[in-house]
Amino acid sequence: MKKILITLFVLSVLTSGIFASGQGDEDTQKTYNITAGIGLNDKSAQYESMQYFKELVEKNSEGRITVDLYHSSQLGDDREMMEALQRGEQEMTCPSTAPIVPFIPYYGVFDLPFLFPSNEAADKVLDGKIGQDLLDKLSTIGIKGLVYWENGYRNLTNSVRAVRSPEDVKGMKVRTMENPMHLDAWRAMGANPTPMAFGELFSAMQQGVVDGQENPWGTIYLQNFPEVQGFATDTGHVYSPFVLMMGQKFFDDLPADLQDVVMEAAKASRDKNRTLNRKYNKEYLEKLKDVMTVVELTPEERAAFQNTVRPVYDKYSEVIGQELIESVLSEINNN
Ligand code: KDG
Repeated sequence: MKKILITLFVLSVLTSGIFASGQGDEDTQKTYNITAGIGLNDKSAQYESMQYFKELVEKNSEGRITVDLYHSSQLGDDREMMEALQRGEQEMTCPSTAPIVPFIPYYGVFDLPFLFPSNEAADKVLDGKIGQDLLDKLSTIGIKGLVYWENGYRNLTNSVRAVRSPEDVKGMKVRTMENPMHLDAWRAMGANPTPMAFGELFSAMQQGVVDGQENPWGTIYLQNFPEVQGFATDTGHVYSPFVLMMGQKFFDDLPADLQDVVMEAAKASRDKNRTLNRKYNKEYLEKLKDVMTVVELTPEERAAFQNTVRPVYDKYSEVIGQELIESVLSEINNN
């Protein structure tokens, strides 16, 4: 009996060894495909950064991962693509944080108007503990938050008049991202805001469904908005981060070495994205001055916009959590 038991034990150790090594071999043989979609077009810093991510991942995985890129909302808008990630029908996307808010309200902290005084202050918060905690929260909805890229400071454009004050915005139909705080901020400034997916925006402006919209300079130029908008103002009323994200299950199912390849490419493409985006936003502002009226606000004029949106902080402090708001503010002020 003892002999039989020992033989069985030895057999089971041997077979589990065989299975374990078989599994390992399978992992290194198996190939993976990432379908990644974004809302902006193929001239954007976002698309160029995606191409860089693809290049790094395909090279460093030695062909075990391939990446297919889709731009211009070909796979859907930000919310739809996040839902596709949750269902495992798409592997990656890169929305602004604003459309993440209906899934995880804490992300609303980034929608607080005039929160970040500089790009560097935003980097510090996003790449530090606060940013990481928020990325980790995405796992509760089946999404792996990889890193933050940059959409950037948003500025108002419109087809009606040169805007210098909240009075000039009165009654203006302004498209916003699908986010309640953006709606409230524009209502507080006197506008008549409408939420809309990015993919519908150009034709809405063309057909006069909306008078204006707000986005970073690079987007305004590269998406050809001056064809339908004659005026711009450097409101810089909110800094929009992007979140580079992946389906949690897809990420978890990757072998550990490929998870490292993905994470390293995500970080390298983040740095590239920020450099590129900042360069583009600067350069395209200059180009925009040739094709539309660009109003540059004085500090006093900007303060007038800032004052009108104060009530938004009070309204949302409970939803976002006073503690989170204070920790972001103290990180910003603690240089
Ligand atoms: O890929 C990102 C875009 O879909 C989106 O987030 C762009 O800022 C944007 C907007 O106004 O919807």
